[in-house]
Amino acid sequence: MRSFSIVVAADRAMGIGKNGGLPWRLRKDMAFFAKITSKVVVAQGVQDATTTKTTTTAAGESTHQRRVNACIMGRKTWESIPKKFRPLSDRFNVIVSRDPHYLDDKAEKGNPLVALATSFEAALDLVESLQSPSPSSTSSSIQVARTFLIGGAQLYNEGVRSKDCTHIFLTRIDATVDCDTFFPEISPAEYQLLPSTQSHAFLEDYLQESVEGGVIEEGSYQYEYTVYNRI
Ligand code: FOL
Repeated sequence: MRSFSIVVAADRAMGIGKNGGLPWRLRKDMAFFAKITSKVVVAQGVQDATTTKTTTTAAGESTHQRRVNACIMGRKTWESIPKKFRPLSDRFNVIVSRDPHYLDDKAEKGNPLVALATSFEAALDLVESLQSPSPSSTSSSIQVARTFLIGGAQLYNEGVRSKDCTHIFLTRIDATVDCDTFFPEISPAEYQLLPSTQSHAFLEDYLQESVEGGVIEEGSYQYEYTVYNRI
């Protein structure tokens, strides 16, 4: 399963960034981002609701694998996350940079929840290789559940075009903010925007918990969590 979902917040003009950062500070949306990207939801009707998996290696040894979601992000997006919040906690952080040595002199090198990929395709290959807990397969201590593409503009451009992108979770901000970075066009021939009520129901089912629906007001901003499904 190479499938992934996009998570993004954008204004009316599909602006997403300014000067290497977010043009707004929306506390509740950031909490929603953290929730949707972090929560590991066990398939409905399945008994095993644990987040670690014990597997047996070829040598008969028992190993533990931690089950987490993956966040794929471009190098600039990684650098835009405040140091105290990165790597994003309880998530497998995959940084995409053409520089294969990008992590060499970084503090995160060696962290099992941080990896480098030199292309978006390579990032998808990597997370796919960590999705099955196949006994003895990889030596990784992590098992990837859901995969999210969290930006920025360059990777979103590649991601929306991919047939493997199943959902776009767009926080639609009802404002026009000064932005220098934009989300690409979402083709109505490729994605269906769920109406407000259906977006809300989808999110509650997807997260298996209650999600604030309708228009959210925060400071001078009004916004709503919306869902696009690939047709
Ligand atoms: N999607 C949505 N809906 N809102 C966003 O702000 C957003 N931002 C990005 C990608 N998709 C998004 C990329 N930018 C953090 C900072 C910037 C960022 C993504 C994440 C960050 O620091 N996240 C912390 C929470 C910090 C907090 O609680 O204030 C995390 O643990 O996720």
